[in-house]
Amino acid sequence: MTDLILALDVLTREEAIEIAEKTAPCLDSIKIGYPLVLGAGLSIAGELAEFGLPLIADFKVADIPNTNRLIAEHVFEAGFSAIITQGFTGSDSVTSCVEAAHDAGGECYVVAEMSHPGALEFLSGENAEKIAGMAVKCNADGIIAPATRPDRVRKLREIIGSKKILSPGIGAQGGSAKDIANMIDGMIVGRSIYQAEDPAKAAREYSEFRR
Ligand code: O7M
Repeated sequence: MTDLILALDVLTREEAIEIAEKTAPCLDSIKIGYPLVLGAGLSIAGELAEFGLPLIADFKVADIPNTNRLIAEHVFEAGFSAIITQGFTGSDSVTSCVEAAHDAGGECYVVAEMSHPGALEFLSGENAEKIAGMAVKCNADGIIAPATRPDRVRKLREIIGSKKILSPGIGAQGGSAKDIANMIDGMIVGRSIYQAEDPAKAAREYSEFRR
């Protein structure tokens, strides 16, 4: 299955609920992070959970193991089903997030390589491949890999096998759903849906690339 994951990076509770109401029937899950949680408060997670879709916490957690665990515990208590952590912090920090997620019955995804141009400056190539391998060893549920670079997704897939790949960068950042959908497990789409004139229509169109 290739899921459609809405990156709901709007800034207020009202916008978030409005977009979620319009698009939920075409989505498999919703990802929120700092833009919405800092604008609307963590309680927005509970409100969005009422749409019945899994909710992914994208705080790209990147701290020492103890702090990572404390953050992850808050996340799962708030009603999220998955957490995203950075991988460059190393295996002890990642393991801490994975264990906290699994203790709560949730999932943990590790950022291996990011989608924007600056990602190529420090954390692509061999480092991203090492992070992907480490994510597997740490028993993470999957990785984040860039839809803007399908060749890199292909390479990272060789490393992680059947673990999941969630992939941002489709639409606004130039990645193509058509090119990437059959290589990944989740298409993460933000602005191309929530800034569309008709978000429900945009979500429906992206949902056609689900397999
Ligand atoms: O479709 P967009 O560009 O409006 O939004 C993409 C979303 O994916 C947005 O929430 C970003 O923060 C996120 N993202 C990236 O764009 N690139 C990455 O490399 C990683 C992420 C992400 O989701 O990491 C977990």
